[in-house]
Amino acid sequence: MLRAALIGFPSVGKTTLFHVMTSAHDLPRAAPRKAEPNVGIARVPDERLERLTAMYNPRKKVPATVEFVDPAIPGRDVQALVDAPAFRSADALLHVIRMFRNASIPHEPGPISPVRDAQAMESELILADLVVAERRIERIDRDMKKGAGRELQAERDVLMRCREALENGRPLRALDLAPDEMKRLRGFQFFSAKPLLLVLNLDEADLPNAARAPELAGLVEFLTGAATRAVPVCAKIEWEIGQLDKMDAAAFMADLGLAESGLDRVIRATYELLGYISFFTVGEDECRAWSIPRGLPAQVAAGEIHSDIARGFIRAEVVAYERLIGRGSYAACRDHGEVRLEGKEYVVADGDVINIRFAT
Ligand SMILES: Nc1nc2c(ncn2[C@@H]2O[C@H](COP(=O)(O)OP(=O)(O)OP(=O)(O)O)[C@@H](O)[C@H]2O)c(=O)[nH]1
Ligand SMILES: [Mg+2]
Repeated sequence: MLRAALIGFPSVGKTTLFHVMTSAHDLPRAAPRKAEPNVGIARVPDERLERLTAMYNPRKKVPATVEFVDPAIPGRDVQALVDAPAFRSADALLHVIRMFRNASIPHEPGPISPVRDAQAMESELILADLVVAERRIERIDRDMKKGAGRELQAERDVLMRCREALENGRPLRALDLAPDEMKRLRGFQFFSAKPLLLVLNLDEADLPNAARAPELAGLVEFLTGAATRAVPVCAKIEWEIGQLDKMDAAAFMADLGLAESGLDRVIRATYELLGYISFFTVGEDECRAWSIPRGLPAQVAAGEIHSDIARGFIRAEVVAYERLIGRGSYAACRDHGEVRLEGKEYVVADGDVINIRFAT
């Protein structure tokens, strides 16, 4: 499951947003332990799953989910973040940036400035990574005195590149690394290597200009960096919408000119940022959406469902969602030769409806 960590300066709306993303849903949640981050699960909204469910009328409908992590410890203790495994292991960082004005809520870094906050947080991430990289390089240098290994040398080479970038204030996500270099770095779980989504927490009054928020915030240049995007929301309004019943919520959103909920927008932006796609499994028992990184071969994708299914993988029966909806039934797709048999190397596409044949 995709895990996204909320980070940001104090009182910018992280916890409000966390509730918006997770509380509206009654999926099970792990009880937060003291001084540990809040962990919650959000369903990925997907119109396609609704239509498949209408077609199959299954006993169960299971959406894909995203896990959100919110630092329960208030304040700007980046070290606490750095040390928390829930943040280290996150697939993406969502930096909540304050744009709402409310004078009664102080903003610790000073007057409201999205650019300054974006840069300051980036510097914190870079610094945390620099400490890790330097420590590892020192360690390698000591070990190499006892005898140089080719593996160690290769690891050192890529870490030196990282160190140089970090010292120049560049995040690791901006480095153009080869796949094998990235593989060497994976274990370090560097923060500045993670895709970054700036969540611009707007003032209620600025909602009509939401689409232009990155421009108005002066963030266009910051966003030219690799794997960095921005999405506007107004956490407070979204929270209020979450308190309403469905009909009132729809009317309220229409009044505000909001076409889609903040949850939808943030999740969609996170998916786009990470290059995630969804595939589906369907049947009378269950219709389910699964999310995977783009480019996964079918056998690896099958492992998302169950490791036994990946291990015993024989073939994948695949039909594109659009075809299935267009024909109206699986049988009709079969009659038209639109259900393909694919091998384990087949790269799963967004919207594939898949039935995996496997041996136990
Ligand atoms: N006007 C306005 N107020 C907001 C918005 N989002 C959050 N707030 C308020 O800002 C205050 C802080 O919100 P939180 O969600 O607790 O912020 P946080 O980032 O979790 O804060 P810490 O965890 O204490 O660092 C609360 O009083 C919120 O009601 C917003 O979009 N507009
Ligand atoms: Mg909080």
